[in-house]
Amino acid sequence: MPDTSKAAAAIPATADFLPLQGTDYIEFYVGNAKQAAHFYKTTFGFQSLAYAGPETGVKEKASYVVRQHKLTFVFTTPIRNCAEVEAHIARHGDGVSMLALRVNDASDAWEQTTKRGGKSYMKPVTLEDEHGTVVMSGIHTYGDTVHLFIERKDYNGAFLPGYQPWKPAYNPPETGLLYVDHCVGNVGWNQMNKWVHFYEEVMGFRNILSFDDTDISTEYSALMSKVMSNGNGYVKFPINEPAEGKKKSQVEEYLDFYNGEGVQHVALATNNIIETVSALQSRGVEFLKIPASYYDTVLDRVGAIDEDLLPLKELGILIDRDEEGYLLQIFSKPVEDRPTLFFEIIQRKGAKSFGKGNFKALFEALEREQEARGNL
Ligand code: TYF
Ligand code: FE
Repeated sequence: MPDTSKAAAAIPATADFLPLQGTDYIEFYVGNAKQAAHFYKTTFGFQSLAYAGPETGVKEKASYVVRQHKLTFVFTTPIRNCAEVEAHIARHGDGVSMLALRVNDASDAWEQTTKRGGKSYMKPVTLEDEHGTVVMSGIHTYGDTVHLFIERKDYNGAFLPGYQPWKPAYNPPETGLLYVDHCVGNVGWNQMNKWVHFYEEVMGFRNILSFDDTDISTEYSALMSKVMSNGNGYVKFPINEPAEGKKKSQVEEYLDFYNGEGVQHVALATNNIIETVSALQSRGVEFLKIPASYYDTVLDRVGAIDEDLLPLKELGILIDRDEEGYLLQIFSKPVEDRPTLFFEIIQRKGAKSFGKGNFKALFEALEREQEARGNL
C-alpha cells in the first residue's frame, strides 16, 4: 500500500485561506498620544521604538510606537485636519482602532477576505523606504474597529516606512509582558452570532468555546461570549454581547460609554505573573479587587499549583483549571475615564481556556465598580 501520510500532511483537508503569524501591532486613537505613550512606558514598561509626526513629514497626526517583547502598541492623535482620527475620538474617547495582523501576503489576505464579504478599509498598498518594503491592507470589523494585514517583506526599519526611530532619554524598565494572548470585542444586543459568522466566513476562524448567560450571570448583570480562533491558534478573538439580567450588563455599560461596539479588553501574556503584577501595581496600574474569601476555597477548586498562594492573594490574582492545565489571570480597571478598555494579565500553565471558574468572582468585582460609577 502506498504511504499517503506525507501528502495528507502537506495538504490539509481544509486549507487555511487566511494564514496569520500573530498580532503585528495594536493601534489606539487617543486625545494626547505624547501623554498616552508616556503612561504605557511608565506603568506597563513599554520601550520607546518609533515616531511619525510633523517633524518627520506627517502633518495631520502624530504616532508614538512602543514595544515590549512581541507586543507593539501605537498611539495616534490628530494634529490638524485628520477627520478619521478626530471622529473616532469624538465618538469613543480613547480606544483601539486597529488590530493589525501579520501575514505572508497582504494582497492575498485582502482578496480572500473581501471576496467572502469583508468590507474593505484599505486596498493593498506597498510602503517603501531605504529599510525595505511593507505591504498593508485592511478590512472593517465590529464598530469602527479595523483589521489591518501587515506583510513585512525584508523590512528592517524601526517600525514601518514613514516612521523614524524614537530614542528619548526616559526609558523605564520592562515588566515582563510578552505578547497578545487574546483580544475581546463587545458587540451590540443580539449581534454576537453575526460577528461569529463574520470571523468564520470572512476570516476562516473557528468558534472554540462558548459561554451563555447561565455560565456567567451573577445576581445582577449578564453577558454571552464566544471565543473565535484562527487556524493555528495564534489569534484569538472572544466576542461578548450583553444579556438581560436584574441590572445593567457590563457589556451594555461599555456600549453606552464607547458609543458603540469596540475592543473591551486586551489580554497580555507573562511568564511570571507575580513579578509582572507586582511591578505593574507599584508603577500605578490599578487592578480589580477580589475579596480575600476567594482564596479560602480556590485550591479546593483548582487543586495544587506551583505558586505560593499568599502572593497571589496579596495581588488579587485569580486561578482557574481546565483539562490541560491551569491559568493565572488578573484584570485592570479601565485605563480611561470612561468605563471602556481594560487589560487582562494572564499566565498560562497548560490551560487553553479563559477562566470560566473565575467569572462569578470577576463579574461581582466588575459590578462593584459599575455600582460606584452609578451605572448598575
Ligand atoms: O476573555 C475572556 O473571556 C475572559 C473573561 O467582560 C471575561 O477574560 C469575559 C468577559 C468580560 C471580562 C472577562
Ligand atoms: Fe480575557
